[in-house]
Formats: sequence, C-alpha cells, structure tokens
Amino acid sequence: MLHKEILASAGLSAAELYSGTLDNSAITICSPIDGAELAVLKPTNPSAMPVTMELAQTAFEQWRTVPAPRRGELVRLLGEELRAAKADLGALVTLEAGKIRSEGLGEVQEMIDICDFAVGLSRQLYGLTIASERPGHRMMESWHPMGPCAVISAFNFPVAVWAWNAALALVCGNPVIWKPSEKTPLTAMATMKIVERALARFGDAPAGLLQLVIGGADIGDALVSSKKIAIVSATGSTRMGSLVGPKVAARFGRSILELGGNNAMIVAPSADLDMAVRAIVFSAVGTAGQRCTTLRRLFVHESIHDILVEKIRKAYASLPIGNPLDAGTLIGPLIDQPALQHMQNALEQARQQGGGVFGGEVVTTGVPDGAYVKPALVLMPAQREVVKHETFAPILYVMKYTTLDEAIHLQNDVPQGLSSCIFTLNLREAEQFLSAAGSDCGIANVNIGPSGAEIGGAFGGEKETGGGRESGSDAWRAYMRRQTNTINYSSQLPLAQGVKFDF
Ligand code: UN1
Repeated sequence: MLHKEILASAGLSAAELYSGTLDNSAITICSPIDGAELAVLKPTNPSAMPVTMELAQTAFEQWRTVPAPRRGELVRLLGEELRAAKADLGALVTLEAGKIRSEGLGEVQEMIDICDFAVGLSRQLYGLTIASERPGHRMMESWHPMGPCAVISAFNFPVAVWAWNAALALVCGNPVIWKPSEKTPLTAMATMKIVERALARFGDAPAGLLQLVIGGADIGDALVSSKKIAIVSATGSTRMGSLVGPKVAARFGRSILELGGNNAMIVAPSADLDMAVRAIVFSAVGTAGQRCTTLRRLFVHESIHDILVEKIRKAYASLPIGNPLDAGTLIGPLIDQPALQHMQNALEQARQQGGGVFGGEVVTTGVPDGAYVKPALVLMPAQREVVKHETFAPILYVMKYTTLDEAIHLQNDVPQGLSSCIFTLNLREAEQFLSAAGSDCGIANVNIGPSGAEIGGAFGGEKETGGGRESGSDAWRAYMRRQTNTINYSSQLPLAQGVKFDF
C-alpha cells in the first residue's frame, strides 16, 4: 500500500496535509519507514490557546450536567467508530510511528478496549456511604467532574494513550484538549475525524468537548501553565515530566505523569526457559524497544545464564528487520536518526563500562532514510551507570544474580519504577517478588513480560516514572473531584467530637 493511500484512507485530505506550506513555523512530518515527507503542517498558533481553553471551559459547564451514562453513550459511539476505522488508523500508526502492522492494529484495539471499559464505568462512578458519629446524620462521598483535561502524548503510542485518558475523562464529565507529539500529529488528526463521526451521531455534545492542538513545547506550556486546565495528563520522558509536574503543582493543578521506565525481568532457576525467551524477545525488541514498558534489564540466575543467553542470541538472529508495512516484519525502524544516535551512544558507554555488546548494528534494508537497527544484547558484569538510564531503543542489558534478594535489590536500584516481572515456577519466589519487600514498580508480573499490559489494570509507576495511573481499575478517580457530604436529617445540631458551643 502506498503512503498516499494510507493517508487518504485515514481521511486526511491534501489540503489538511499541506496546511503549513506558507508558514515558516511549519512542522514537516516524515515517515520513519523511509523518511518520505507525509505532511507540512501549520502548528496551532500559541495566541489561539486562550480561546481553545475558554471553549473547553464552556464545554465543561454543560458536559458536567449531562448524566454520566449519557456521557458514556458518546464513548460507546466512539468505540463503534474506532472498530470501523481500525484497519485504516492502524495502518496510519504504522506509517507515522513505524510500528509493525500487528502492533499498529493492536494500538487501535487498545483504544476500543478502553472505550468499552469506560462505557461500563459510566454507570459505576461509585462513592462510599460513611457511618456518621452523630445521630440523625448520614455521610457519603460524591465524585464530580473536575474540569478540562489536557493530554500530552508521546510518539510511541500516538493514539492509545490519548484514548486511555479521553475515554475516562469524557465519562467523568471533562472536556479534553490533546497535544500529540510533534512527531506524530497525523494519527491524532485522523483520530479526530473518527471523533467527529461519533459526535455527529451523538447529536448534542457541546462544542469544544474534544479539541486537538498541534505544536511543540510552547503549546504544551500554555496548557500546563493555565489555571483553566484542571488536569494535565502527560506521557513522555522523565525530563519532560520534571518540567510539567512542578509547573502544574505551582498552580495547584492536578497532574497524571507517566514517564520513563527501566523495566526488568528476573529469570529464576525453575523458570520455563522457552516461555521466558518468547517473553524476553517480544518485550525487548517489540516496537523496536520504544515502549515505556520495554524490557531493558534482565537478571538471570547464574546457573542458567549461559544457556538462556544462547537461546536469546539464537532468537535475535532470526528476527526479520525492515519495512513495518511488510507482512512478516517484526522489527521496524526507530522513530528517527537522533534515536539511533542515542542508541549508538549508549552502546559505546556500555562497552566502556565493561559490557559485551552483541548486535546493535545499523541495518541497511534497502529502504532509504529509515533508522533500522539490530536489537542489542549487552552482557554486563554488574549494573553499571549506563544500565540505570532509559535509552529508548532495543538494548537489553543482561546481568547474573546469585540470590533472589540480590536480584530484587538490583531490580529496584534504578531511578524508574514502571514495570517488572519474574519467571519462576517456585511459589515462594513469585510471592516474594510481589510482596511489600518485592518489586517497587507500578506493574509487577509473574511468568509474563513487562510490556503489553491490558487496559483493565491501572497503568503507571513510581519514582521517576511519575506516580500517575491511567487506564483501568480505579484510575478514573484522578479525573474527578471527591466531595464529602454530611446530611443532617434530625432536628438537632450536634457538633462533631462532642464540642459544645451553646449561646
Ligand atoms: C507506553 O509505552 O507509553 O503495556 C504505553 C504496554 C502498552 C502501553 C504502553 N499497553 O506496553
């Protein structure tokens, strides 16, 4: 399929794709597959941001009064439209972000799944009833819409992360303003076409309920700094989060941060090694190592180290690298040349720090201008400095361990805390890993890799990962404000704590 056909099937017209040709602030979008120019976009003018946020505020005042199950109806329609558009949007994810076909489709499936989840949730925004200490009194908590929610998303999940946030924010009664990565605005524009179809079928949603802004840090900053934006949900690097978090906090806004990960797997002596290898390969090289949940550190028991490394090397040698649009490809390109440079720099540091590097070479696929690379396996003598940094590329550091306590300590001894897992058939080891003294990550798995989480569980992690939770479980609470209510149905006015105040 040609690039042009993919863009057209996703509903993007030539006029939209070339809106920025006369603008010197234009953003040029190139496909990571071959460097082909896909679009020249006019970014949102920063001076238009106050109007955008004002519109979201006005939309909020109406949307918050719409019953939550009716709000859920909009999300149900969005899920239906996404089902119909799955193939087209999935192909565009491949074209713009470089994911292989199946992962492009999987990303859209993740959007559909969170819509289904949110539709059910729209009838389950439960609060507690609480026993009052006073006679004739009743207490409860109510959950109310919070206000406009800004979603700042990254290139690697260019549409799913917006959907995690938007589906919940919508049923919770909040408008959404989306700033996608400057590297992947086309998938966002195509998603907005799908949104428009859902809105048209819904009928009476307020204008400005779902808006898209395109641009760089200045546009993001307008959202982050404005008191009109109640919630800022930001996914990306720890560096970005360290700028966003304090700014939102300084104005007492709420932020949901989903930042860097440095995800690990412990492989214990009893592990099913063939299963472990499958999990390792998918989670270390899938999405060309560009998931925030990508497996980056492998701690292998010394008794099985050599045999496991051999199996991984064999599997790595068989991986088809190339054009992600081609059926059969398992590793597509990195997002751009700077990403490839970061990878090469990290490998050089790893060598200097005693690592034995296998793979990692640039691959010439016959596709011009793509950043294709062999996944790298790096045997480290210890968890040296380079291993503690997240390099957004397919580098897997492998280290030996002797005791499980030591492995868990090493796993936790990094600044990030997103995802983790253990392969073991030993119940004691599995439970220790999941216990309070085990993994310190937001996600901890047994006999399954660290990436590819389902939407049903809350997603996010601790430490430099930012502490936010998105997607399933009760992550919805972060999109609402909790109100505690005390109702007195007696004819007396007793004070709490037995205080007397008679006059
Ligand atoms: C991300 O990489 O930003 O668990 C999100 C996973 C996906 C989401 C990753 N469901 O790998």
